[in-house]
Amino acid sequence: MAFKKFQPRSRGCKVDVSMEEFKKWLKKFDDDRDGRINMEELREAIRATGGWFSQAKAGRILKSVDTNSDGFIDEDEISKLVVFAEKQFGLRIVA
Ligand SMILES: [Ca+2]
Ligand SMILES: [Ca+2]
Repeated sequence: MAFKKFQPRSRGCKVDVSMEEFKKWLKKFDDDRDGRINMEELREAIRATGGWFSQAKAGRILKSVDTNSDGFIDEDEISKLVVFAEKQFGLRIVA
């Protein structure tokens, strides 16, 4: 599965993933299927990366991308999460 690329063995290596892949992956963790990612769901996603997000706390990530402060990452904010991931984790989003 393509998403295996999403788990770099060592930190600092660039991982290419498309925005669509990223969104699709994140949606898998949308347990209550409301189309938004809450803290619990984000935590699950972080756990699933097996270390990719390990240096960051779910709360911190949520706070930095949750523009309207409703406690959820919605469709628009997912794009911000992607930018955040690019900066913090060396992820590279390809079109
Ligand atoms: Ca949800
Ligand atoms: Ca929000």
